[in-house]
Amino acid sequence: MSNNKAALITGITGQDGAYLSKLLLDKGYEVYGVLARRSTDTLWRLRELGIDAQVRLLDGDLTDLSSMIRAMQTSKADEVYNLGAQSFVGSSWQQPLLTAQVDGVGALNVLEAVRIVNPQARFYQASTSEMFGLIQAEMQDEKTPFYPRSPYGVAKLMAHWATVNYRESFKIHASSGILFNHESPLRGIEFVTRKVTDAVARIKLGQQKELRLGNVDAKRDWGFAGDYVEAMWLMTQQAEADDYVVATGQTTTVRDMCEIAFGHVGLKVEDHLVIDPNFFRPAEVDVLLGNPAKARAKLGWAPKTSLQELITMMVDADLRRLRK
Ligand code: NDP
Ligand code: GDR
Repeated sequence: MSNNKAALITGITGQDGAYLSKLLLDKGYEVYGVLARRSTDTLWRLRELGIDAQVRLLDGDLTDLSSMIRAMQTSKADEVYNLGAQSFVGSSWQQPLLTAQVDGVGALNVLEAVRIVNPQARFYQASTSEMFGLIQAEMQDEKTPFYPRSPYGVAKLMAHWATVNYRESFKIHASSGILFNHESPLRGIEFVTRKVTDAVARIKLGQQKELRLGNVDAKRDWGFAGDYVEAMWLMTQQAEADDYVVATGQTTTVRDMCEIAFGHVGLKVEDHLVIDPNFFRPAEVDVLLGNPAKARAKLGWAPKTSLQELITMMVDADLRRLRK
């Protein structure tokens, strides 16, 4: 049933865009998404969730301000979620300028479109724990200083501060969600969890022998994307816009995450894992551990899915895909 509200999502074809679209459709929103033109099909995630026919897709690109203005005009959006990005940290060293244009200037384009077309619209920026980078606190919260370690983190920091600045300068209801890593069966294959779960499924089915990874000592605070999109929506429902850390409060090494994935199908990590220096990064974020106390207290948000449940869900989904 309609709630008479419209939402505009950039990055609708990505992992979070798909889960957020589903959440908003279930709440009765009219959901519009910005579709960047590609030569290949990018709707597979929306299709997997069975919502590709329910969302309205508008041609546009984050780097093209006029297309963002048109998307705001056509959608008449009450809420705008800026999830679009070149989101792979590893690629950001190879394409630093593109990353800055899309992730930094792109966010500013969306903010400008909001300011020009409807400054009453509520805005959500997809910020990231990558902004913390070189760790200066055992647990990171909204007050932890930023020290990004990748061109991606630097670009996202610009978008974060632009969001804060538009809130303070123009009274736009603009919130920045500082989300820690979140994964799902819809995660892109280049990210380490999905790379691992896909490899485990292939090894189990005899289609692959080894898994090549980089720094397996890195620690991440991993949650389930389906839980995290709820926090995005909760932020836009508050009386005041604000910044929130969204995390589980648990951190795990890449190696231990691999143990969960291999163990789930009765395989041993040491029989298949190969450390490949090609996957090391020019500068690493060694450990991330978020403190979601503010999100819990003010939004009433808490993660519902454990890492064990998440990784086994992903391995099972990859096994099903490969068996098809
Ligand atoms: P994905 O990489 O899965 O999705 C990125 C989306 O951005 C895709 O829809 C992509 O379109 C779109 N996009 C890329 N470039 C452009 C462009 N120039 N114009 C318009 N759209 C574009 O990311 P996630 O869903 O995982 O993440 C969503 C957001 O949250 C991103 O901004 C990411 O940086 C941020 N984030 C993610 C975290 C995570 O752990 N997942 C943690 C913290 C922040 P296409 O499909 O056509 O490529
Ligand atoms: P991250 O996620 O960089 O944290 O960014 P990713 O899964 O790519 O890396 C996590 C950690 O695993 C280490 N690692 C490897 N990573 C990849 N991708 N491939 C490998 O082979 C490999 N081996 C070890 C990495 O070095 C790193 O330490 C994600 C993205 O979703 C961002 O958009 C988001 O902002 C942050 O999470 C929070």
